[in-house]
Amino acid sequence: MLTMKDIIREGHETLLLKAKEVELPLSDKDKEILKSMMEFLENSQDPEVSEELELRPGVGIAAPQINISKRMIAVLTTDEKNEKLYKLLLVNPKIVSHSIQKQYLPGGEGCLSVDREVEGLVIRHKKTTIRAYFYNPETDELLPFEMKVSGYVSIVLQHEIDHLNGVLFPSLSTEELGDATPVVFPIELEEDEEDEVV
Ligand code: K3U
Ligand code: NI
Repeated sequence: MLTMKDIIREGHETLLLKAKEVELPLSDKDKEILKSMMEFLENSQDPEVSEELELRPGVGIAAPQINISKRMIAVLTTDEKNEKLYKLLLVNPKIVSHSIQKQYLPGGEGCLSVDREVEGLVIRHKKTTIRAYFYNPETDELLPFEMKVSGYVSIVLQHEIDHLNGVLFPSLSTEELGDATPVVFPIELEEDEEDEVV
């Protein structure tokens, strides 16, 4: 089981390398690595387990962050409207096209490998089309996969693919937002507030 001890931090040379393409078919070892990455995200988002294991919550993780320089990522998040769950184990992911429009997370990005506050914000593509192989641990299938994403999920995927290219978000941080737009998270109401007339 992965814990924070397995996550390498800013300053470690592996985080600056371009990770290697994963050879297909997937080896049993690579399947286990992918499963352990998703297990980490699930544990990190479970309040009891994360407290017990002292995990920082994460919505994504890339293999180089556990000192494995291979092009594999895991993502576990909903979109900003909380409408769709993205539970993805991706192998050799690639951004094949992107919008000209830009966006940013107004609260800034975080990273399990960066233990400090970072000034500024990261400007990213608003929409991205990602091509990859999708690993389904339940069926043990690896299938070609293409997905067009926008908003928060697009940002998380760009952040994770950056890890595969040796890029950490502080190096992209800027004060210049240009014409980029913020990702908007609708305010979530308590159930009994939903029907209230203001
Ligand atoms: O953003 C984080 C978060 C955690 C729980 C709930 C909601 C948000 C934590 S930071 C994070 O998940 C990074 C993980 C990293 F660095 F290992 F890849 C991913 C990320 C966060 C924010 C923007 C883009 C990517
Ligand atoms: Ni990160």
